[in-house]
Amino acid sequence: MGLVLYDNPASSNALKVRFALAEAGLTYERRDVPLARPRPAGYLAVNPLGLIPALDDDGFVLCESHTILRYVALRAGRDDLYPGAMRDRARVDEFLDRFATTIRPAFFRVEVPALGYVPGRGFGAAPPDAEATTTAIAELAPVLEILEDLVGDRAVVLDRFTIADCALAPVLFRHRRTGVDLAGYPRLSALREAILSRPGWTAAEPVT
Ligand SMILES: N[C@@H](CCC(=O)N[C@@H](CS)C(=O)NCC(=O)O)C(=O)O
Repeated sequence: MGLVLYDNPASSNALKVRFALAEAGLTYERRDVPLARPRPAGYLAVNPLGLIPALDDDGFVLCESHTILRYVALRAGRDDLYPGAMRDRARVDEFLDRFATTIRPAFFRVEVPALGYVPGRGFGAAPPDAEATTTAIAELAPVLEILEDLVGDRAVVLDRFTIADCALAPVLFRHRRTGVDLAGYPRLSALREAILSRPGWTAAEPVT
């Protein structure tokens, strides 16, 4: 059967995994899961939480996008993407945890009003709310300032592309659509160009 990715084109968590799969040179089958709830019973058998994505590797099913990123790099034997060296690996893990707990939620608070996200119904389910978007963008500013200091201008951590870059890419990609202005953040702007100009990003088929 090989690799099967349970996916949705609008899912940033699935997009980061497609980016990693492309960078790792792994081929896979995409299976679309609707963003709307309730999820199909068949998908709840794959991921009881119903969240997207999930990866099935010949019957070995894995959920949680950051766990999948690590697995993809390890499966492909790509020490560059997920380092074996203890301290380098710890840096990548540190960023992935920071991203999941603080950075992604701050961006998501902008995406909800900007892209009309409704829990259980997905993006575009409500009209955009310009006032709430402006407030959320203002609240994102302190996080962007911290992020600007945390990242490099060519790679998120270390001196090379890793799965930390895969994790950050989708929110950098979406910023224009949500109205988040990166112009005042030179390192984030340069990093965005460096990451999104990679062939692996195009191969991941990002959808705006
Ligand atoms: N911690 C999970 C979060 C996954 C997640 O929130 N996925 C979103 C799509 S990007 C989802 O399934 N949202 C729909 C819902 O919660 O009903 C991961 O990193 O994989």
